[in-house]
Amino acid sequence: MNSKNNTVSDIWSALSKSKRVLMSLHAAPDGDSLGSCAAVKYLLERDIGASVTLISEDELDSALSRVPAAKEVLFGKSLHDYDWQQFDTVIFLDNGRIDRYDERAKQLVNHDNIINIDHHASNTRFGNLNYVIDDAPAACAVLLDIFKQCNVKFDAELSKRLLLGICTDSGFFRNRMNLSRCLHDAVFLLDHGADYLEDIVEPVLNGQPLKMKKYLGFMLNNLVLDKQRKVAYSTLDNKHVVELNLNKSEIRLGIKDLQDIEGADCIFTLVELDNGIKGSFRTTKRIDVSKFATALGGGGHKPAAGFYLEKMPLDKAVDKVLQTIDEVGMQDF
Ligand SMILES: [Mn+2]
Repeated sequence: MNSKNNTVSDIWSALSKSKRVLMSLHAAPDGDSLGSCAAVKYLLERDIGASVTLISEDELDSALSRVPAAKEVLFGKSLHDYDWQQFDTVIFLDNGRIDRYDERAKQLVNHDNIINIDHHASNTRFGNLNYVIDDAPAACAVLLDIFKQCNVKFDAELSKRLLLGICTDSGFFRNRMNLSRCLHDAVFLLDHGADYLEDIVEPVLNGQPLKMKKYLGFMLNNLVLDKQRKVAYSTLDNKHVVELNLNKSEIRLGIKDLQDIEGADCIFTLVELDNGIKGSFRTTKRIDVSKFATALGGGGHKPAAGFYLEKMPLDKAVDKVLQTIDEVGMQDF
């Protein structure tokens, strides 16, 4: 374990020597997970001639699965299904803790070439080589910087993969996490062949199936505004989750279209799963919602964070979250 970052040249030299590579999307994968893994896979295959196995235990949400790079992922496979020693390099991207992939994967961390590239402040630096930039807006933005410093050739394919993570992690340029850098990165990638409307907006935003609109409908219908606390929240019970046939990645998107409500400095959602409750926080203000999520056993970024609660009635869970917000306090940063 290294507590400090390795240099870009250390990271690049390890990447350039990789011939057989294992990578996994993180649990309930998002656009930054897919974009960053697909970008590294493409680059290692194009420039190094590496053979890259990219897996994911969880499905993508139905819109993200329309992104062409999703076809390169072997779904339903866990890191535990592979003998890591058969690979010369195991690369983790956009992942703060190795056990987020698989509890059992922790047992396998005796590999001597694990590269960990991320932007989560809570990253435990579990790699043999670590490069964590915690104010970067996306893992794709961290990669963009590494690639620029190493004079990588940016073609349209590499650019569109990186743009995916930058657009999705920034909430399509609506959150406060290093926005000007996000916009600069996006323009750079557009200048290098990415097509914002065709590659990103069309599959990711315009590809919402009916069940996601119904899901949003329930979340809007259940939305409550606590005017005194300036907090809005919504919940959905397991019966509806089952009826709508939502996967983990889709459940996580339920908060996305609620955060523009007037009078709320932050919002949260609670969605009942089989064995517990999935919680999410968002803010468009200068509040660090990762503090609330951390106090509830989760984590994340200042504008967006998540957590899990044990199984309990949803109204009790709402009380618990509100109480946590009161205890932590909604200070500006
Ligand atoms: Mn990310």
